[in-house]
Amino acid sequence: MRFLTAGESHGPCVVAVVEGFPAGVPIDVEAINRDLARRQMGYGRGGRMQIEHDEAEILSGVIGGRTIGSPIAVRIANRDYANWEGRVHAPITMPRPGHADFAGSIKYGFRDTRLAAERSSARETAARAAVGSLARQLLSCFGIESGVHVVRIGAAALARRSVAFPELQAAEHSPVRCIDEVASQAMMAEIDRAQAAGDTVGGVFEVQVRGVPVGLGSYVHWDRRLDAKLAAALMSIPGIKGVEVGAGFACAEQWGSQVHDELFYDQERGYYRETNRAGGIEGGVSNGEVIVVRAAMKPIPTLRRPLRTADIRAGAPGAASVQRGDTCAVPAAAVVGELATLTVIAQEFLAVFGGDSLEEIEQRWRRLQ
Ligand code: EPS
Repeated sequence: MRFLTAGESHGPCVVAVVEGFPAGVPIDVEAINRDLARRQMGYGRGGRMQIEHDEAEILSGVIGGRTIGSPIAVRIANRDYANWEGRVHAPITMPRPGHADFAGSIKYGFRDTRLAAERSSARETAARAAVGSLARQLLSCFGIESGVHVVRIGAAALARRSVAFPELQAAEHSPVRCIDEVASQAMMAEIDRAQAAGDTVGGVFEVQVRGVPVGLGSYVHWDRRLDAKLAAALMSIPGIKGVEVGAGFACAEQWGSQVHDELFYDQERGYYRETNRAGGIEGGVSNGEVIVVRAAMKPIPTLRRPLRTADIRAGAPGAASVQRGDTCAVPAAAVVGELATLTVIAQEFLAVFGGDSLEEIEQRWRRLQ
């Protein structure tokens, strides 16, 4: 399964084309819309999210509520397009430090950084979210489920490191997607402080996927490692600057005996662990435990109190352009991260159990369980 997306932030729409999705999978468009709505929520978002109301329009690949094996094209309209269409804007030439404005304009030869911002915008993640939501519907046929929660926004963090999968449900009711009420309040206060200062704030989210069978990914080649693929998928989300699998960077501070998860067996449970510091991946292969990945997002580069910059035309010093933006998009990025993770898991699931139809995959899956 592979996919491409297209679309600019203030163009008519964003689209995704998914190829290699098996036939016979029931698709619920409302479930995709629920994921799109989850991506739009979150304390700290700016004016744009008041305008958009993302809805997936499936243009191909699904007939009578089931996939038919042909490419699935999904379109999500940009409502803001109506406010931009036909308008002439003065060029923006003062790149925002931290944004694609500078490197993108030099790379493509633009004299207006807006042209770089259109496609580098996180608006594109709406299309990727739709793909992840399709992946979720495939994986749910095999009991694979996921959740995501925000563990840090700026200086405000969840007090504990380890969170069990069922606890993640609580994040769905928090405006910052945090499972703890007290930490949620602290995170919102952090966003308020940044907002009042004309500044922005980043954070960290954690994705968990339960029910992933042993054997997705492989150690036999660098580009088949599941952790490498997940890291690439998370790192490709705008603003992400760091990724951890399981205990991640903390592994470097401890001895092997404190890091590795001992293996046990009993008749009823089969193989099991009492810890999951590996985050469900050993040797680049899923080991049957919950997949746990974290990503760190930098603060959004669009600042109301702008940083110093240099004009892209001749380098004249000045202040970076001030535009509409979000104070914090970590709760939204968390949903994108969850859906990007599910996309990779679905790809790897199909690589092991794949077939042309759901029925064929179910047969293989049952045989190999
Ligand atoms: C974004 C800037 C803002 C965000 C946008 C991503 O949009 P605008 O430039 O229209 O104010 O709201 O996010 C989305 C549109 C979205 O759907 O998440 C950027 O520059 O990356």
